[in-house]
Amino acid sequence: MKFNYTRIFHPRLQHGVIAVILAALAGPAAGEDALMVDGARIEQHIIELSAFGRNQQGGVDRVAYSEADLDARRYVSGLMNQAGLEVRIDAAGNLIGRREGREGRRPLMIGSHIDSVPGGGNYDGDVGVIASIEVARVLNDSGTMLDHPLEVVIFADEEGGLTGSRGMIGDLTPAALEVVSHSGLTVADGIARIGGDPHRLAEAARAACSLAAFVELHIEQGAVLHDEGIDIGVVTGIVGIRWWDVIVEGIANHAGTTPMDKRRDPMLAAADFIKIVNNVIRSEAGTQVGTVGRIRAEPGAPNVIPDRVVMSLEIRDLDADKMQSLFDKIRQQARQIAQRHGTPLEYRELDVASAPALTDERIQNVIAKSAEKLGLSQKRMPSGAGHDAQDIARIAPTGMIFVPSVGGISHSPREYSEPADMANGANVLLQTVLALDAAPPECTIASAND
Ligand code: HGY
Ligand code: MN
Ligand code: MN
Repeated sequence: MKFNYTRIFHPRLQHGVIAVILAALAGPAAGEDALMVDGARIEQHIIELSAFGRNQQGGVDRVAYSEADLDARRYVSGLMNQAGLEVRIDAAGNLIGRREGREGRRPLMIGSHIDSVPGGGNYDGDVGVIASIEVARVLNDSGTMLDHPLEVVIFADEEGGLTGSRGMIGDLTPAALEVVSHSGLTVADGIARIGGDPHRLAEAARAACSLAAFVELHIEQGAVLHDEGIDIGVVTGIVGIRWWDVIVEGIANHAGTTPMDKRRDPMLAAADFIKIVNNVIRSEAGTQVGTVGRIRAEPGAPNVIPDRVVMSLEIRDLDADKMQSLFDKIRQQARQIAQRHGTPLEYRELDVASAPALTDERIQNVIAKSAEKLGLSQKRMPSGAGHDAQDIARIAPTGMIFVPSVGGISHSPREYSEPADMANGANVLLQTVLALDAAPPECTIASAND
């Protein structure tokens, strides 16, 4: 694993360390009770967690429902026990650690995920999980009693389509359970493997307004905070994500004997399709993105013209209508490809879509104020990555805290966040929890599926 300790000399890190020292010296100004997380312990736990599913590049292959995922879940369960949390697994496979508050209060929830994309890094999801457990531990070790129960959640299968949080809002459809996850197991089989029960999903569903608030800490995964030298991102909204399988049908034939003008080659059509996606997405102003990230030719041999190509198509934006209109435009333009190559195209949307969501402005303000009290710089910004928080925003007032990603690299073994930045984010999370406990926002959400 490549933890680059020379980064300790990075000017941004020095800035972060100075901010932490100043905040500590400032005493009570850092927060009403001046509780602080243990940054070294967070770093140690991140390093220990990265052993599960470690790959040769120094990142992790820890897709949901794999052996590595199971091992890592056991490891974080142990950390939750050490933090004084009572741990259980809900029917959707979410790991939940709880400490009680005063009777009759709705829980405050914090957390993130520890499953990775194939070839993932050591910070995506992990930082929010380890920091949330650290917050619980600081509260436990200091004997701090909150009014609200605190639940630390490790959502199941975030990278496969926010599966665990969809379960928590009662939105895991039969079609979603049949999707084949990164592990090769269906989502239903995967949930059963990690200790959930796909036949009792109703038990995992939380009602609208049954949580006092939800806050997720996460690495930014982009370069804005790092490039601008800002400590904390206060997330304003999270993009919606839709995935399709795009299937191109051609005719298989001998690659040596079939003249170039006598082919119906779906690979050529796929190449044109990929260009259309890029052109359409870039043809309009805005921050929308579109990606073809996976492609498979069948039967898949150098000497066979394929008869079938299956590609993924992903579209993201903060505006659901815009996502639909971009997809319609791609489909419209792709009709010409089908005609030109004699290769029909078909689209199958996967039931993994997540709707765009805004975070709660009152929680944004609490996060911003917590950062300010700690002497940390901050910026309001949208999230281009998907997060479980966008599901939970449908049932509870929700906020998100970002910490910088060095170079903006993510979904890669080269993903890295500075220890001081992780500690800063965890301290902001701790102060946010304390502030929300003292003054929880009123919940005005009518129903999760409105
Ligand atoms: O794909 C995403 O945006 C996220 O990292 N799950
Ligand atoms: Mn991710
Ligand atoms: Mn993530």
